[in-house]
Amino acid sequence: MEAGSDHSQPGFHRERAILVGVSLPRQPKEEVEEHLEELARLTRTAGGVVVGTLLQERSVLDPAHLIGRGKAADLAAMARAEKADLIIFDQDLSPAQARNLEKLIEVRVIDRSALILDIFARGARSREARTQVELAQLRYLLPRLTRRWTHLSRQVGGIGVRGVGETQLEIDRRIVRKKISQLSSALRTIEKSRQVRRKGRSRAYQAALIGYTNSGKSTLLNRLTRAAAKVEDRLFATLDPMTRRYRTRQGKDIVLTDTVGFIRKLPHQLIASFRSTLQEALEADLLVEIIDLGHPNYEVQREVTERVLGDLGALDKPRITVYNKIDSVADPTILDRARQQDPEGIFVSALIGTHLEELRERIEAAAWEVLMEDWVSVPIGSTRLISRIHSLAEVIDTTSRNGYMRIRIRTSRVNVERIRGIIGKEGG
Ligand SMILES: Nc1nc2c(ncn2[C@@H]2O[C@H](COP(=O)(O)OP(=O)(O)OP(=O)(O)O)[C@@H](O)[C@H]2O)c(=O)[nH]1
Ligand SMILES: [Mg+2]
Repeated sequence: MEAGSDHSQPGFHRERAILVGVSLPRQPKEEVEEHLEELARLTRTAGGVVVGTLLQERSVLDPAHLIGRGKAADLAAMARAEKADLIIFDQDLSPAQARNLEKLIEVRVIDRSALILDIFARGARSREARTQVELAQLRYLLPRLTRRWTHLSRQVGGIGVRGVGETQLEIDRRIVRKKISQLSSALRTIEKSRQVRRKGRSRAYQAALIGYTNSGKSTLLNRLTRAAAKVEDRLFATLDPMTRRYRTRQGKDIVLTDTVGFIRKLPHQLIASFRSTLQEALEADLLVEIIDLGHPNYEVQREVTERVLGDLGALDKPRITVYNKIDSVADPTILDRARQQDPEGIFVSALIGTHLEELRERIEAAAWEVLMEDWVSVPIGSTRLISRIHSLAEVIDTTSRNGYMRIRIRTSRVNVERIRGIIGKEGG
């Protein structure tokens, strides 16, 4: 069915992974444990199986081996005992650290960023998403190229390409750089045609569902629009988000877009590659932020979302905050506290379908609040009407013709409708 779910096929070897986390002073141990739990979920998403976990407390990170040479030797023994295929560090590894550790432990060593990149590479389907991911992977790879990548050079016919005195490594770097620039320009072309398509669409009110991965964005999209977006209890189920239109009770069209979920330490190479897609989603009139209230660390997840939004310059967008999965919140004090802290929040269960009507109404109300410009005409000299218009809208321009004054107004959609109503009754 799906090419990406190859780990479910018989005979597929699930890679055996050992996870490593470091707890630094002043960092609560539970926090590191939670990070490792998330890393375990990511590992399973990538088709691996966790065969061991190492949590080490350190006062500082070791520049050569991150966890120190002695601990790295312990890890090597653990890897042998567990027949591990790879070690995954929650911390970012410098290219040198990864190399040193690999030499010592003699199995593949990757970090969280590489794991996330791998998940994206497996899951992306559209040409645009695939190009974005490949670009991010190559950007990640470039500073990490070592001699073990020498096979790359076979892709260019050898003779004449290899400059005198140039090492294999330099050739490889050049190949990767060239590929990066090719992909970047291919991506620009794809983005342009997407923007053209977007402009061609009618200008309906746009809302974007955003939030931490697995918070329930796709479930909500399905609920609100009868879409059939893929919903799964795993991280990064959505890598090619869909857009669906629905009509409100009052007959307003709303275009709702799902987005790729955010996560702690989303690799910056990925953000760079996905920037245009993310920014387009964030160009929406309204952000609908989904928070998984059932998650023990929902507050941290919300901070992560905040940081990514800040990165993308979208903090001052109009936003509605939705606390999802209230059905799974066992402790009622959690719900009470969240309500108290955010009286504007909407508390729903996308799964069961509670309080979705309230959410629909809030989205609709926001849609009517959006500012727009329009022309209206009133008979010249109808001063009462004109002063009423001034009280409801900003007047940008006026022209007179045939006894009528045409007024360009700028105000919320509700007020535009209101002004039209008044003109219909009194003027016209
Ligand atoms: N208990 C409960 N589970 C929910 C609710 N909403 C969604 N879920 C579950 O949470 C999991 C993730 O839901 P998705 O809709 O795929 O989440 P997402 O935010 O789109 O996740 P990604 O696309 O992976 O970033 C699924 O197993 C859903 O069934 C809810 O209101 N209550
Ligand atoms: Mg999703």
